[in-house]
Amino acid sequence: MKNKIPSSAITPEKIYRQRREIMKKAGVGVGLSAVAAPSAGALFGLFGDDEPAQPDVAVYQPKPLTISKKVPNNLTEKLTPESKVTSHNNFYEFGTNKTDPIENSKLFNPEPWTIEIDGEVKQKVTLDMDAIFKQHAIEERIYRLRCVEAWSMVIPWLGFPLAALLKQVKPTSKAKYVAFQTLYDPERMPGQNSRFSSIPFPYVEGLTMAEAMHPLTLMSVGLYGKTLPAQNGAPLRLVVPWKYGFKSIKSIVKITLTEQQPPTTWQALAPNEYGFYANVNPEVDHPRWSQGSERRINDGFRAERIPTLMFNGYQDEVASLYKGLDLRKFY
Ligand SMILES: Nc1nc2c(c(=O)[nH]1)N[C@H]1C(S)=C(S)[C@@H](COP(=O)(O)O)O[C@H]1N2
Ligand SMILES: [Mo]
Repeated sequence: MKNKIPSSAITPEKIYRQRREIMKKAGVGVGLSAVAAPSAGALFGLFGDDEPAQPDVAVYQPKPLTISKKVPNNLTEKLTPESKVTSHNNFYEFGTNKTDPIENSKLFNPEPWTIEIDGEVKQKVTLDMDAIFKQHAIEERIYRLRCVEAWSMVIPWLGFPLAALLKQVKPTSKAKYVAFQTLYDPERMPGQNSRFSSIPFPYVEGLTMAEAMHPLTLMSVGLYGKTLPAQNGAPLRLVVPWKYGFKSIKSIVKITLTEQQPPTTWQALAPNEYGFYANVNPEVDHPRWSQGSERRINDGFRAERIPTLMFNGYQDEVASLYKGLDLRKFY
């Protein structure tokens, strides 16, 4: 961007309106793309030098969080540096290239925020982040994150078990699944602008009740000691470490307990490539690439190629959830 305007010289709202005008004028249609295919993300780059500058510094800054407990783990791998965790992202609401989310979320302010929990519950609730922080002690949990695209990271998440949140609403006996929904607000999430979007929005995900109640399943509110950066799913996202990353839905506004299996974004888009379960499994390849190994993103210039572990290395904890299930059929 050669005509970069210093953030001090222009208000974020003004930049944002200019950006939207340009996007409208550009009027380029986009076809369907899958997670790993080169895709519509390039469109954000199409504007080149005409693209109004995003502010140098994001309007929302992650804040330090008080950690009440560091949950022990047996990970021997090194943490992925914070700079990589926050700059190599999948968050299609802000574009499809890995560096789009950090660039295109600089105007996104996740405050204030509310999340609604309803469906098969005895006590439906709407919570703001203050209520969430009051009700839940924040734990640090270091987990591997394995993307279906065969890259991975090791991330120190902050959060609390999803089970604690679900117990609060008292699930009925009919609650068999948990459905999650990301914010839908194309004004604030430019990748949702219909002309540029490559997947349907809002992004939706789901878990079985047993998966949702599993102690490893985390509602994350932060990473690396602070609240979540916008590009990582501020202010509240799911982290399910034994499943492919696309299950870990970001910026959640709604959780609904259901009797029937809920639709999920990638499964709806390409059911032969992405399943509802999406458990990390080196023995079940993606139709277009092997899942036997992965590129571990680390502090070096080149990611290291390492073997992928069954259930992403969480086999001892979670294998019992899938006893008797044909993991080739239920991928
Ligand atoms: N709402 C929403 N959630 C999402 C995605 C997305 O595009 N939109 N991408 C998923 C994918 S494919 C991955 S790998 C992880 C990436 O999380 P990270 O960027 O924090 O590493 O977020 C998941 N959650
Ligand atoms: Mo992913």
